Amino acid sequence: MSERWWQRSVVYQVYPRSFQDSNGDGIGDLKGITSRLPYIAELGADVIWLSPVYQSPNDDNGYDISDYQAIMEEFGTMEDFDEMLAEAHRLGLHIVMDLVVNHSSDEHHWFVESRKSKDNPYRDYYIWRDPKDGGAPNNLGSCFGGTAWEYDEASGQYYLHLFSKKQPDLNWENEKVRDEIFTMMDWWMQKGIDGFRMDVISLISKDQSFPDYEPDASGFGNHRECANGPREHEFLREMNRRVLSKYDCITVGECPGVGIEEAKEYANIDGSELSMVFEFDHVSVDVDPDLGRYGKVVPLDLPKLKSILSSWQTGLQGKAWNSLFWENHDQPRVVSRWGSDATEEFREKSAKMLGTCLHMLQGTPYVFQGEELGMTNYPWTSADEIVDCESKGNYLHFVKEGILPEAEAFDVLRQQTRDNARTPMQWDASEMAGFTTGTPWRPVHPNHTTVNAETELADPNSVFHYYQKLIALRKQYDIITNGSFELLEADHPDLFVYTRTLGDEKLLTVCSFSGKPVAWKMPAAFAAAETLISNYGEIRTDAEELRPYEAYVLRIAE
Ligand code: ISL
Ligand code: CA
Repeated sequence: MSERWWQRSVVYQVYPRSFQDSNGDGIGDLKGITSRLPYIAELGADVIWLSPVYQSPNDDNGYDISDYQAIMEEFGTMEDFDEMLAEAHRLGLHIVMDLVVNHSSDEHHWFVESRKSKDNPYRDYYIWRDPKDGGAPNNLGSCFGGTAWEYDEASGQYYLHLFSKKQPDLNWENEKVRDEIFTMMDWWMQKGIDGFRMDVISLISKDQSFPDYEPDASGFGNHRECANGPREHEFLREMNRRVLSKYDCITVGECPGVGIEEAKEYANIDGSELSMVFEFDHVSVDVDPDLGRYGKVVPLDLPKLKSILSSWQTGLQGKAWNSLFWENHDQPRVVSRWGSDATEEFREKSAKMLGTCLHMLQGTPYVFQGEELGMTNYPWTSADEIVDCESKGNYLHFVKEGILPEAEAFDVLRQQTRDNARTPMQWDASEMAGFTTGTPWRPVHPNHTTVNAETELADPNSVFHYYQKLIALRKQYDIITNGSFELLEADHPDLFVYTRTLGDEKLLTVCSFSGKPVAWKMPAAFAAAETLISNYGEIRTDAEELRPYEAYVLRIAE
């Protein structure tokens, strides 16, 4: 298989609502994004994944789409979109659109029709079932809390919604639904976009018998039980045949519930389905198996994280392609999560260390807006400040059902809420961080006076410039894209060490996840190696220890 262009790419994710406001209404928009494209180009990323910008009532911030071929009014117009696309292409940036087709909004005209009556021509666009034993058809739970079935009085049937009840699941069994989706995708590709990031695409094919599943801590069957359904790969291959294969595009499937074996099909390098997947194993490492993400935060078990990432590295090598990410709009800020935001020194060092650790792996790296600045979680003080439907829904469920005391539930909420990723992008030190001239829809982090793009662009030692260098290294050295991976020090509690090998060339990546010095002696083979990058400047070749959050990459070529 020859190398595909997107295997050497670095993707920058823009969450439009929180990126840049251009008209003072406190909400980021397309014109705002266009004005900041040069910043993304300067970082060195070459693909932008745009979270949804389609028309939406915003029950889940655009992940509930009411018209797939219109732009959300708050974000601007189709002309604004076209202008952004043209400007991105002029700067050498590809644009990847979020494709949310496991479900639509309940305000989409398909659903408005569908819920009218059992014999409406759009009825089968969604998943309607009769009650079972006087209740819901099965025990599936919604990802946002409670049951996944909503009862419709008028017709006496339930419809399925794996997410909010304003996000009814589309019925992929219906050929007409697939036709509509593929035609719409083709319309966007014809417009000139460069690919799709596919929202929860692993969930589109449901077992039509709707069995009961093993309940999790919420008391319901987890939505992930619907992953890799019976016709999943048939649907994706059809999509590939009918749309994707006609274009030289990049596609990434968001794949909750997908393991290494299945990923080899979704992201097969033969190109029959998608370019790559987002897996959830590594970001679930601190999730409590019983209480889930919003029930308890488990301290990071580094050997476990290493073992997960390492199995994905070796598992997919030569067979399928993976994506690499710490953050996105659904995850907390990684510095606060697995690095440290306790002091400015630790924030800066650990942000660089985490970047090093991820960017030297095999796969296509994703940088979430602000990650390149080392942005941190917001200091929430009360649950009233949280608006994210997922974390809030789960929190309220835990409190209401008495599963957790309120203070404990809040302690998890403040660390895990998706709102941490959604506070405004920090552009400068001014009052609203340069995000807006009005009142931002989410509060600006108080640390924007020091953590911001303007300050970091002016400082050659900033996290921004470090990320810029990591990205440049990937473009320069084949081995980062193509080298094979080997984990060293698998059981070490504080160090993440690995090599990449390509022919006679070898890279050694050493990362300390500890805020204290850690004993470590550099392997003799690398004593005379070239340093590609390091977060402490000069590395200490003959020291007996690594400094707090120290990270570096060495290269030898015989
Ligand atoms: O449980 C999860 C996160 O806590 C994941 O398995 C979840 O299924 C995944 O995060 C789904 O995310 C995507 O679809 C959602 C939307 O709210 C998210 O923003 C999006 O990334 C529904 O469209
Ligand atoms: Ca705006």
